[in-house]
Amino acid sequence: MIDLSRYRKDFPILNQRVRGKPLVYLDNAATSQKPLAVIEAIQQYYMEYNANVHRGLHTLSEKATTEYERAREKIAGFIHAPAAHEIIFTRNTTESINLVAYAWGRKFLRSGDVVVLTEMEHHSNLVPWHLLSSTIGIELRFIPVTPKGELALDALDALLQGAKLVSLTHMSNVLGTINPVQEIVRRAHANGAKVLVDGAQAVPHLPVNIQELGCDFYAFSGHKMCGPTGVGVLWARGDILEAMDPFLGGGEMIKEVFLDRSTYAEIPHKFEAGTPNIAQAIALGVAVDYLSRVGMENIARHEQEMANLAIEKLQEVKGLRIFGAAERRGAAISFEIEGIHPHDLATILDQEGVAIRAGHHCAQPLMRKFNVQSTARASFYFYNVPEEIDILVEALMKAKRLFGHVS
Ligand code: 7TS
Repeated sequence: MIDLSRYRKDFPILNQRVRGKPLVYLDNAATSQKPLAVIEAIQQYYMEYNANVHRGLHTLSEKATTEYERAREKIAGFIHAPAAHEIIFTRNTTESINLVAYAWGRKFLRSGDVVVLTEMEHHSNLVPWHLLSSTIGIELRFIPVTPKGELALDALDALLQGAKLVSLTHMSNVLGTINPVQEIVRRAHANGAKVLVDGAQAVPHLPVNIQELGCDFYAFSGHKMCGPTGVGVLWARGDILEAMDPFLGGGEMIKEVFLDRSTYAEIPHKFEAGTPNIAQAIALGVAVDYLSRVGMENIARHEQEMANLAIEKLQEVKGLRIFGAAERRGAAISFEIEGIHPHDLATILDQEGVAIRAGHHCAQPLMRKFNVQSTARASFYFYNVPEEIDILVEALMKAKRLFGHVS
């Protein structure tokens, strides 16, 4: 197995005990931990050049603006966006998707237009479309999920009839399934539909090249990829961004303002109203540098190996069922143990220093599809090591003993 354990020392938080046990952090799909370089970048901004961007013509403001725009360039390079001005800083994936629903959807969708989603979406790629559906009356259709946890693409061409947009997750936060985005984009475009990809679980874990994917919009969060909370990204094709109306109105996003009307700044500023999360955006640039040094190919390979090993070892636990068995998958693994509520599992594991998530993972429709209210989920990142899988399995065995299971 590819050994990335040397990177653990860069994450101060990992070097601690929780309830007397070494922390085993397996809740990376919720948020990742941050390397020291990222934490220091935030501190450095506030200690050395805290100032607003794109405003005052003074040294600190110039430095803040330069660093903020440099972060935009780094992020463009990281996902192979053709131009930095196609990168919009938002708060998170949720805001990025809402931006598209509001600023593109309200302008270009009409009553009866079809938006195609999937049954495995996070609520952040469902609720914005529900809101649009209730205001302008769009029709929502759903690509079904198979029992293996893959998208049933034989249904796609029929679903695409009359569709203006397909919006889907690149990787499921529940099942770990990596969807064949390239193929879906090809078929959507052939039917005249644009494609939005929710990359919240993909950008942190896989090399992502939006030009190869061919999509029109791509959304992700900084906090799941070693960056701070409070900053996310929307990438969209420049011509689409130009054609869209603004999302929020206010300072920074205007060209000229009169008492009764305004004109708007060029992209990306048109979509960044008000003072942005400056420190967070700069620190996300540092996170991207860090991930590039580790190497996204290395990260993807390590996590693939960790997922295979974890699945193999989890299956040794009698009564444990894993949800989803996709051919292409990442290292988010949902499971249940017969007779033990997932919340009880998470609580018992916490006693052992093991952090997992239990719940509906903001994917209630997918839970219904699998006939459960909630699941337990272990999700890995490149700093996790095989020994942590053994600790997880041992803790699950202990939970079973506590619940009086014989093996
Ligand atoms: N899309 C996917 C696929 C996600 O996994 C998440 C967060 C989001 C969107 C929303 O990201 P946010 O940064 O805007 O909140 N997923 C999870 C999770 O699985 N556990 O906690 C958050």
